[in-house]
Amino acid sequence: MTHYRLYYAPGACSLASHIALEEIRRAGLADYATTRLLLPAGDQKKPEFLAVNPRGHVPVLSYRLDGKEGLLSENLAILRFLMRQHPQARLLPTAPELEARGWEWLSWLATDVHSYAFMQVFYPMRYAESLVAQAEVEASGRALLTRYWADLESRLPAQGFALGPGLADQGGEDYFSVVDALLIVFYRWAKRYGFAPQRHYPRWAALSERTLARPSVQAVFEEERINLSDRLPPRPAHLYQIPETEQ
Ligand SMILES: N[C@@H](CCC(=O)N[C@@H](CS)C(=O)NCC(=O)O)C(=O)O
Repeated sequence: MTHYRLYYAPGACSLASHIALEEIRRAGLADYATTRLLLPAGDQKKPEFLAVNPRGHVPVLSYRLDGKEGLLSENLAILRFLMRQHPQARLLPTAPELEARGWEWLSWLATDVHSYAFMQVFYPMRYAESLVAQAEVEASGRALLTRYWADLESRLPAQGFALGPGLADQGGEDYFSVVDALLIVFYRWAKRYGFAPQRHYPRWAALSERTLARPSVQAVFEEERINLSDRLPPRPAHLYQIPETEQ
């Protein structure tokens, strides 16, 4: 049986790949182990991890294929690889239009939402030196995210998972996909960073509850030791101070 290793950080974007692997394991298709990195401790920049991924990012998947060891970085590449290796895990519908809809979600979340907007909120110090400029960078990221959340909410179905209930090619059953696995990452981040999605975005909130009820997701949250209510540690004074009531 195929055996993987996932390098992840608790609650990071690697959570989506972790959930995909857990779905695969639960379907009896492959097994995996994990290596945990703590981003606040700088584990991603330590030589032992840079030897695995010189870009200093999680996730990384190590795998064995045709007798050879391989390493793959980039969340979407990992998800795609797992989909191809384990079609029986049904990580994304295969009907062309729905599959494309899935990729529309995945690429928007990984690029606009994560790399463009959230990075300004996570790391304003990577964009500007002065504290004032850093606060402006963060405000820019937060304004983008507020727009994006409204867009996201307007595209979600009222029921079922993100790609909708009653999919014609799946016998009408609800379809949990890697889109939902990635959406729960952003829902948790949105909560931690004070966007209060549980109050402002009812479809996203309901979807996240459904996702969290899934056994694979519960198992991965447990292993990563995270939940939807854990708070962000105190932030530097020049950055947005998240009101207790907004988390
Ligand atoms: N383009 C990469 C981005 C990965 C990424 O930004 N990972 C974050 C965690 S969500 C990370 O490892 N950050 C560490 C850092 O930037 O120092 C992907 O999609 O996999």
